[in-house]
Amino acid sequence: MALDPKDITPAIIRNVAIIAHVDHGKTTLVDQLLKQSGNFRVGELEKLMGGQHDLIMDSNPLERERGITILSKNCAVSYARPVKGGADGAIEQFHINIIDTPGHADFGGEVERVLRLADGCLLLVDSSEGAMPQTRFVLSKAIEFGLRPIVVVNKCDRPDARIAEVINEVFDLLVELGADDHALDFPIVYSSGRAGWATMDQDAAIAAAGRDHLPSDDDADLRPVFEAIVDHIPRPKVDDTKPLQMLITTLDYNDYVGRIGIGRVFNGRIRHGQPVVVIKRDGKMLQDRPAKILRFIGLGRVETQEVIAGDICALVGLTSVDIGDTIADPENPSALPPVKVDEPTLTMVFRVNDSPFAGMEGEYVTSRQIRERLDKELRSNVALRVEAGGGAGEEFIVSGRGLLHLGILLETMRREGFELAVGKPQVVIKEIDGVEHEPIEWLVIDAPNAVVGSAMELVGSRKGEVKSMEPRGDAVTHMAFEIPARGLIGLRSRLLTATQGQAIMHHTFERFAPVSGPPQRRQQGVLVANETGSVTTHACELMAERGVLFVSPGDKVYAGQIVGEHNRDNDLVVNITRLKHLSNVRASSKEATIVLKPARKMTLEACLEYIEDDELVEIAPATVRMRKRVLDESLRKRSERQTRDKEAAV
Ligand SMILES: Nc1nc2c(ncn2[C@@H]2O[C@H](COP(=O)(O)OP(=O)(O)OP(=O)(O)O)[C@@H](O)[C@H]2O)c(=O)[nH]1
Ligand SMILES: [Mg+2]
Repeated sequence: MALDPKDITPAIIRNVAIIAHVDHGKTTLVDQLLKQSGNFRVGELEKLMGGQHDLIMDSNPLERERGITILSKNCAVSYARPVKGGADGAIEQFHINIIDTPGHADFGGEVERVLRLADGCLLLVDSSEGAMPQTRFVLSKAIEFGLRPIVVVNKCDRPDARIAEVINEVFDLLVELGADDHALDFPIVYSSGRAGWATMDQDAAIAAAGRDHLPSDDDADLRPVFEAIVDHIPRPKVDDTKPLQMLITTLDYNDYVGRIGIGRVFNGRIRHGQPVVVIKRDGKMLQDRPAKILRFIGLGRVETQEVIAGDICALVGLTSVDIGDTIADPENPSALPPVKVDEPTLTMVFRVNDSPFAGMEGEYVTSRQIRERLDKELRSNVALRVEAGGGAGEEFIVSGRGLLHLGILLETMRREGFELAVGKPQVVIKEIDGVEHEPIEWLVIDAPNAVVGSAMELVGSRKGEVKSMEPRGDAVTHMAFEIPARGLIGLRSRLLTATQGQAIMHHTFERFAPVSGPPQRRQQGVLVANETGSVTTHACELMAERGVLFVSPGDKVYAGQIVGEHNRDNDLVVNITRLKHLSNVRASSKEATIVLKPARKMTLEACLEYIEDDELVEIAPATVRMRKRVLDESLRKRSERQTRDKEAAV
């Protein structure tokens, strides 16, 4: 039963953010909460499911494909329960706004921003993985905002659950982060979001390890989570009699109505047709009047006449609205504290694609089209920065929060029909008191004991410093390091190779420190095509000894394209389009059965991590290629010589 908007008062509103390390089950839990809230028919919800994890809340195509949350999202449910100690049949109803957040470190800024909407949070921790780098980051932010966490030990169905230890880890983390006594006395819920049950009873949860239901109660559902939200998350501290103040924390865009500003009303109320002022971050005030006010109900938004302080809503039809703006009363305009937006940490050059294959696949290829697309992105992608680069307006310097953040933008553009080339990602260096500082990250690796040596060696070679090492169960070692962010570029793929795919790594920004030593270069050289044409089987066979190929027979390549990795540390120019000389000698049967090693498949992000300064990634709707900046072999040799001379002179 949905609540009548007229019945919503600050006292019955609960605003809760779901925060956790990546993959600890936030979205799955939110989906189950939606399903169990009884506000929807099951058929309605099933139609909305999809993607790798079949989740409703991960609704955009890239999220569905990758099985991760990229954008935080709001939904709202109503929850009813008998009044405690009340008359028979008396029920009380609550309006719960739930904010699902992304767990990946690159989107930490987004989490920080939407925490402003919430009065409390559910901190999910995987019952086996325990406290991870992003758990630490989101928890530190929650504490900074004065939010007392409800700890949800999730995935208790895992056979390798270690519930008691995980709770100790969370407790230690809170102490380390300087939480007060009230926060240290956190309520704990044990759950399996996927199986849809929760309990407050630790022993019952421990007994559920390796099972798909709670042995002590077959009918258990997520009611304990709802109860914890209603009982432990404070009602919004707001005053609905004061003049209107609403903070915009998220933007949405719709082709028909344009920009939509989403945020929380902190004081007063906003009514349909009411004049407002939009106070920009720089203090400028603009008179305006929203065309529509939408409130969140379930997964949707419905038009409404009025929204009161404490609730979250969306405004349609404002001429200018940006993240961090305050929507205020024209009679008494006063701004709320602005939202903090994280500084970019990684920068890349985007430029027009000028390869011989330029314009063959893409619909949008000019610098004007790329500029317009980036301008559009800037409106809602807060952590992004774009500056004009050199090359007569053909280049843009784009900065973001990390490789995934920028990689997702590129992937989205490619799907929309864009074609462009990008340079090697560079870590943003910051000048503090006249000294160059670089970002240092906190890195955690879980690796099977047998491959710990290789993992340590690799991280050490990239200036990683070991901070702690401890066993996790019998077979796995948990290692924590501090490492310059530079050293992280390309680390993931190298680590997987060095540990036969068995290590898991996560990292998060820690602090800035003075730059130490020169950057590390790729160990291996590359194989570069010397001619434009189709890759032949014959050439691939000949190349097998030289290294690993990124292309397969039949692929179209051009001179200057990177077609593989050399076994040695220098680049090698190769003829990958070579045809076999026909002769009268019949091929022996032995020759016919040669099996080619499969080409190494390089994803867009893998390519971005792979290239060096003198190389580019060429991105088109159907293909991603790597190339030398200078395609012509002799010109390239000359420019390499010049670079070497310059380096020697320094
Ligand atoms: N065993 C077990 N697996 C779960 C549970 N909940 C989620 N998972 C699995 O964990 C993976 C991640 O789940 P998500 O809900 O996407 O995690 P998330 O925290 O939203 O991830 P991000 O948004 O990318 O940070 C999926 O493969 C889920 O099927 C659970 O209760 N038990
Ligand atoms: Mg998610």
